[in-house]
Amino acid sequence: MRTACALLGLLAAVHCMPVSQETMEEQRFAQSYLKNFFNLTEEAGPAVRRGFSQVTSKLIEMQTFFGLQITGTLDAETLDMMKKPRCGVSDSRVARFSTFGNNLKWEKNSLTYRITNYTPDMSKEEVDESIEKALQVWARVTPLRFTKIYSSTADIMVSFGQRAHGDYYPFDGPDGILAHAFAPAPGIGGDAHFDDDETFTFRSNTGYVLFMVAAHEFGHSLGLSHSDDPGALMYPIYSYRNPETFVLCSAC
Ligand SMILES: [Ca+2]
Ligand SMILES: [Ca+2]
Ligand SMILES: [Zn+2]
Ligand SMILES: [Zn+2]
Repeated sequence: MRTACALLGLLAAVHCMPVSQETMEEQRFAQSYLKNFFNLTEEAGPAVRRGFSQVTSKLIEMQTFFGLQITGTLDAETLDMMKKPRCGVSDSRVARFSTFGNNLKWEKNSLTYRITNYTPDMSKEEVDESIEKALQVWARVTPLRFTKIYSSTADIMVSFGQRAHGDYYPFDGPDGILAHAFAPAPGIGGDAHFDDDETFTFRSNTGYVLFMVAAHEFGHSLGLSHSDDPGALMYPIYSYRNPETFVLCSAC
């Protein structure tokens, strides 16, 4: 290889330079992001494909969703957006979690929920109140009513877990994915899982406000998918909002 580069001179030398470890890492990270959130299915090979690759079209889809400059490349702005703390549910219209059930609405207005375990980050009372308040956000704007149960299986099972936690969607350690929830269906449908590698908080602006994360996740539990409006509760990226003053819809 070294001989070839020497023979071909400066131009070829560019191609012989090793791709930096950081760039490789970023490309792997970006591909897994696009697989998780934009239904990228292509197994990318080491060679750059000719023409319009699926990675390019998925980058464009992502840049469009988030209102970024549409370059079709992994530029700094795009990478920056990929690194923001967010929900684990897909942003693609064909949300992968909806494959658990085609029926994206509950066929009843009275739903049960159960908190199966607790995060050590907050008191049990604070977790209970955060979850209760998050469900009330939706009760206020829908005909749905939520009843807490303490044993057996509820429609909405709420739990905290780290890494692999019993479904096919392992969490990723601190930051990145904060939580995910499943669309209405029997079994795992409606359930909401929170990544306990995060630090959750009742109302502080350090750590992630559990009420805000939960209010978003319960939107999925009720059949909603992501919104591209940065002000919407169903926007996939986490942003701090004061839980004391948050209202879903001031006009409702
Ligand atoms: Ca369920
Ligand atoms: Ca995480
Ligand atoms: Zn979400
Ligand atoms: Zn899960």
